[in-house]
Amino acid sequence: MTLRTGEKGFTLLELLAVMGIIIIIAASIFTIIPGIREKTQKKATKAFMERLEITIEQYYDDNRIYPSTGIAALKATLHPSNATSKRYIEFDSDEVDGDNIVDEWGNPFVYSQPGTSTHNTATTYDLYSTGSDGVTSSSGGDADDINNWSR
Ligand SMILES: [Ca+2]
Repeated sequence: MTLRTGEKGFTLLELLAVMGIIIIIAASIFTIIPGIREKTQKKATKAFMERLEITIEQYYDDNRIYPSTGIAALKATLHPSNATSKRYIEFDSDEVDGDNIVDEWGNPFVYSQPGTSTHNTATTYDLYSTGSDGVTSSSGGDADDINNWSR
């Protein structure tokens, strides 16, 4: 019985091939994961905005006016620090930062009341997140911005 050499273990070429495959898989994971993460953050920001909009409408139903302009005013109106005033919403700690209501990227939402007439009718409001880049170049109309008038 003869034992041929090179049958045991892996050849250098096989090892290199395996390493190459591992590198390709790892590289694709590292490029895909940030995309998935951004999608999740977008979804969560949209869901949070929908919650805010429902809350704003509840406030409107009670008071027949919308909360005054500015995100800090909106937060103070929907969640007054005075415990005897009606609270329309309870925030998680990651949904607020100081006086601001923030999106999934930690940036304040923008709230304007009345809304810009080109976006909403003058009696309602504009609410938007500046998106993953944290800035807007066209008042909530950036490609990555999430707003309440073009969904
Ligand atoms: Ca943006």
